[in-house]
Amino acid sequence: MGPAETVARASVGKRRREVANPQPSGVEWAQEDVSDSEAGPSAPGAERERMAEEDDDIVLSELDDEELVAQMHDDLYDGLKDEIIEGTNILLERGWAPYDVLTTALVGGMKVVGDDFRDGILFVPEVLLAANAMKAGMAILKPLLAETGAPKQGKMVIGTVKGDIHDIGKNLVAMMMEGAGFEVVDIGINNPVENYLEAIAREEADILGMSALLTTTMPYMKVVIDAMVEKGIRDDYVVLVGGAPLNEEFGKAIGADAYCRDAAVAVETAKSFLARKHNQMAVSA
Ligand code: B12
Repeated sequence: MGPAETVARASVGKRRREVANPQPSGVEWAQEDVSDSEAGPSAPGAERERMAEEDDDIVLSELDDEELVAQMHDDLYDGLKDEIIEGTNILLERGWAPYDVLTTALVGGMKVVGDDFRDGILFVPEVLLAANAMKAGMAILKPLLAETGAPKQGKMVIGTVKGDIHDIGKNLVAMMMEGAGFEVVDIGINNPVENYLEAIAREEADILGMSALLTTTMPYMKVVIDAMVEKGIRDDYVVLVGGAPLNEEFGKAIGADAYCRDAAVAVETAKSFLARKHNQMAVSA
């Protein structure tokens, strides 16, 4: 095994993948130099080193698909950006569709991070590292998802609402929409109502997308929609909303056109709304 093939583990996994056989074929595990009893309670440094070594030298390219995806979930959990980049590239080289890499290896891994954050096992700094690793994988997939050659559909302005800095889901929706042929203008995070109103007018958008991940920030979507109503422009746009704490009922209650539970639903919903709009225009012409 050459050094280039070796994935150095920068940190000890906080939550190692449970494997039935701790030394699966094709995976090289570092041999332990010192046994537990030899290390003894008086050698915490040696013990830490031993644990770190156990984590070293997993060759991602030698894992089969299932093992690699599980390892990527672990690596995402541990915020190992370089390993996520390598894993993403390996799956693509093996012929995986970019969308499958995104949903299975990356979004799937983020679910575990989310659950442990909720349960107080992970904290903000660790989740930030995981988010950065996820973004590194997404950056590789972005041009591939946009390369589908889908016919041009329409224009969307998308942004996360005021008080909220979560942007992974929003970025994912933007990527998938671009891949489906939509032009997307991403206005980023923490957007006050003025930003949305200015952007949809400037860009002559067809669709406004708002994202919120916090129960405290999701009501702000209504502030934006109410401002659109007040200006008499609400019906000029299709308003789609999304984010983990939202649901269909909430979407209806605030006057959005639709709540979308994920990026794939967002694409389908956007397409069907624009098709309806074009049909109406054709009838009234
Ligand atoms: C990553 C993360 C962070 C990262 C964000 C990094 C980043 N750049 O985004 C960091 C560490 C910064 C963070 C900070 C905080 N977070 Co946080 N975070 C998360 C976590 C673990 C994952 C979110 C994520 O990226 N999911 C993966 C993506 C792919 O999924 P998604 O966002 O849901 O998006 C999909 C759909 O919802 C939909 N969608 C999303 N947006 C849109 C928009 C449109 C238009 C459409 C159509 C669809 C759509 O499509 C997407 C793709 O399929 C969630 C846990 C969770 N279960 O959501 C907590 C979570 C959202 N965070 C939470 C909290 C409490 C916080 C903090 C307040 C913590 C703190 N004490 O400081 C801060 C708030 C900061 C702020 N002001 O915004 C809570 C919220 C609880 C609540 N009920 O409000 C959660 C639910 C964790 C928990 N269970 O406790 N967080």
